[in-house]
Amino acid sequence: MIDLSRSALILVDIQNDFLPGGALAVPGGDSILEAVNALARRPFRAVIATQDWHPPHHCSFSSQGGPWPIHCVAGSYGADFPEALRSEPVTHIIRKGILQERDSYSGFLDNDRATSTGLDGLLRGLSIDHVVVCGLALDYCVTATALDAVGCDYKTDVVPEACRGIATDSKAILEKLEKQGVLLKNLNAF
Ligand code: VGL
Ligand code: ZN
Repeated sequence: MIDLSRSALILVDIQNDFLPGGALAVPGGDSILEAVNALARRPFRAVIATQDWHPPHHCSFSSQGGPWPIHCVAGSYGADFPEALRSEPVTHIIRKGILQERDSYSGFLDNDRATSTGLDGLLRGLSIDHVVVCGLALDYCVTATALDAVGCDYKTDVVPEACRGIATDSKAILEKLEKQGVLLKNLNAF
């Protein structure tokens, strides 16, 4: 059995801009909310929500030569968590992509591996050795976060039914995660 008292649930970037109608909508992104809310009610030691949180001229925006439309601008509605995400189980919020000149897909480290968000230290301080990762988008920030968790030596699970990708076919990305040491788990494993 999994010892949830040494486990953290990480909710990756479940924010209005990644839901249908948002600036960088993930197809079917809203369909994970029920599963995510159910997971968050389990007795994890910590439930940590990551939040993409960019300055207005962030390097990842196409207006600045980056790959993405303007999204998750700090303090905007798009950067907010949706009303339908239950907030009371969330114990910590980790903001990422906060520096204009760097992007951060992972909840642990930015894309050039230079700056930590503090998430690894937070987990270690709570004696957590196992993380369960879900959220948006499966093929970007969920993958980056799960692979960094493996790299930081956490037992790492991903719950596919509580994730959606920007690419709608998630088979290849799930296989890649498994090859790199991530376990795929059903909701009812917790
Ligand atoms: C994400 C692209 C840009 C994500 C964030 O949360 O997967 N993707 N910023
Ligand atoms: Zn972003």
